[in-house]
Amino acid sequence: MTGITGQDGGHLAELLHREGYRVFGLIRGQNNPRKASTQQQYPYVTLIEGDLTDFASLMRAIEISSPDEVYNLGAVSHVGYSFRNPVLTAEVTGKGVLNVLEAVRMSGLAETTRVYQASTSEMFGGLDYNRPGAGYAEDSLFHPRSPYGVAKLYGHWIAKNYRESYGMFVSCGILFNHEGERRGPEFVTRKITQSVARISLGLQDHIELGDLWPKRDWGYAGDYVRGMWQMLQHNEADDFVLASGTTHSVEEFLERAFLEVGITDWRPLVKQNPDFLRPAEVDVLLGDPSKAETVLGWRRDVDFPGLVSLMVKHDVTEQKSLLL
Ligand code: NDP
Ligand code: GDR
Repeated sequence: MTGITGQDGGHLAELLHREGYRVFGLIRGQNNPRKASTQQQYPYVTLIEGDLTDFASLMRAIEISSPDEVYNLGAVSHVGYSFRNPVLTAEVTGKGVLNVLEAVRMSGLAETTRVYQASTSEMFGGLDYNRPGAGYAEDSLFHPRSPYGVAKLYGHWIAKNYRESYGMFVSCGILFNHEGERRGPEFVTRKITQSVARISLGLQDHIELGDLWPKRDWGYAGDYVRGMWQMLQHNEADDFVLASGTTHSVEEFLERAFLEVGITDWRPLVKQNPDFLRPAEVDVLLGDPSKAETVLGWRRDVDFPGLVSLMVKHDVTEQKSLLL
């Protein structure tokens, strides 16, 4: 898999290990700061040096691992960062997908290796003109609103193109936001739960955020990586939306997170910082996971209140342990 050091990489490595796989993870950089912790947390993973922008390194990784399944999770994945680094985002998040597909094809594995591409709800963005009032589905109109979303849309279409042109088994999971205790602190949910934990312990006095009105369809990462795996076990390659089918604003997430630590009057603790605003925003994301539920039998264990609760509880415990 690519993206082993990220949130989903960790959850997926655990799942694959449980299922009896030998797991290989691509790791970039000559001194990646996340290498030691990744190796410690997932000791059964064999790390292979490589970078999505370096085709030769991907060929080498395929040669070493000779994979039955490739999960392409690596990406520049932060939407705000992609506005500040659009060229890098195109290279990694867009063209990197082509590099992975070509490495599989040129290694002579087009007929045997199954590929998962991490597509995203950020490929939508405007209104859903196909299904007014309903959630976004696999056939909804795409309208990405960030360099990240545009790069992912290239990745999505080149993946479908390899499926159609070469008959490769390439499935795209169009995943809506999924979070949890391994989420990077640069994303809004984890930033909130870490800050709320620190505020409750007297270690921080406020949180600085961007807009509070955008709505997202939030689920738990552990549930979503199970869906990725199910896509590659299915008898044919296809596209599947994974989502909770509910949507909540950043403000609702904040309110629930503060309630978890017994704070009801939270507004004075939140300040707006223009640094966290984006040149273009996706107002509302809501997904329709019916196809994945029906065809794959995909189910979720964690709902929105459960997600906020598990993240806050985890961060309170973690912040306390840092005090010792
Ligand atoms: P993370 O941001 O947590 O992880 C991103 C991973 O990509 C890291 O392992 C990072 O490695 C790696 N990476 C970055 N640049 C490169 C590069 N040049 N070459 C190789 N690897 C690189 O993302 P998530 O785990 O949350 O998401 C996994 C995938 O799913 C991503 O593609 C994301 O865009 C997509 N996605 C995520 C959703 C979510 O809500 N989490 C929803 C929909 C799609 P390093 O440690 O070296 O930086
Ligand atoms: P998103 O997630 O852009 O949906 O992409 P993020 O958590 O970054 O933002 C969600 C919403 O919160 C608003 N927001 C802030 N966001 C961040 N990061 N920091 C803030 O301080 C802040 N204040 C308000 C944002 O503007 C936005 O509306 C995630 C990533 O995991 C992508 O890789 C993935 O494809 C999509 O989810 C689905």
